[in-house]
Amino acid sequence: MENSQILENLKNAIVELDLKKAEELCKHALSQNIDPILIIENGIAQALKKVGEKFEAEEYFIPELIMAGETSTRLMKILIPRLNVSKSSRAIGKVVIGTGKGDIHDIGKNIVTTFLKAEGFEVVDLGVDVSSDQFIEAIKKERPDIVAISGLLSGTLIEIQKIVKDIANADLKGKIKILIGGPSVTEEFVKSIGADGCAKTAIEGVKICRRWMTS
Ligand code: B12
Repeated sequence: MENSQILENLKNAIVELDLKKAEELCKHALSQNIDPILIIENGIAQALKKVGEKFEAEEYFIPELIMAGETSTRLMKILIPRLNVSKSSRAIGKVVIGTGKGDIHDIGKNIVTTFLKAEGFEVVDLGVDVSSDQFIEAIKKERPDIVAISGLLSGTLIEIQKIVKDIANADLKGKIKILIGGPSVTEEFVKSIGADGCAKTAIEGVKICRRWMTS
């Protein structure tokens, strides 16, 4: 079977909520030496996008969203140990990451965290539903180079705006870069709120973080 076909079958198994088949295909993909990053981006992330479309079309409902989310989390546990993690003993930068207040989606954020760690970043993950106060507190305590915020719900973009505004009001803006990512986020929105960068994928986000640390 071609690698693209294995990933297509994996995607279909996740969309069909067949956990057993998805796990088998995930392991098979690894045995064929398919890069775990490709399995995550072209298999898992694409499948969840399709699940979202089915949810919008009212073919799927909340239980299906939960099952697809749980399946993906299980697959990530198989894939994470297989990522090529940077061997350097010194972190190339420190990132504080979280999903904004009111939003409990964490699969995308966890992928970004995993990729950042694999690149050699130290990452402090604040979790989901993180308020502006919690971000400010973590920035003061951890003194990161970068703050990364994930946003999946259009309705909670206003919370992300508040976090960026409060970081500026707390006089912390000049000392850190702010990266916003997730499907609800646009370049225009990010510019309008005064954040430093916008990423639609985890890979893009990691590239931006690396650029910031080396420039
Ligand atoms: C699984 C899922 C859930 C699960 C979440 C489980 C979990 N542990 O995360 C559950 C069931 C809990 C859920 C709940 C809800 N959900 Co939901 N969910 C999804 C679904 C199907 C997949 C999300 C996902 O994990 N995608 C896969 C990951 C890998 O993709 P990603 O998050 O986009 O992340 C990638 C990039 O965006 C990027 N990225 C993400 N964050 C960041 C951050 C940074 C810094 C960077 C650099 C990059 C980056 O990197 C990732 C990898 O490349 C989406 C559909 C979709 N199209 O995404 C809907 C979706 C996000 N959900 C939606 C909705 C409406 C809801 C609910 C309101 C439903 C309800 N009526 O209750 C609730 C809200 C709960 C809340 N308060 O947050 C809508 C949002 C619409 C909108 N624009 O506002 C979507 C789009 C479905 C739809 N099409 O209608 N959901």
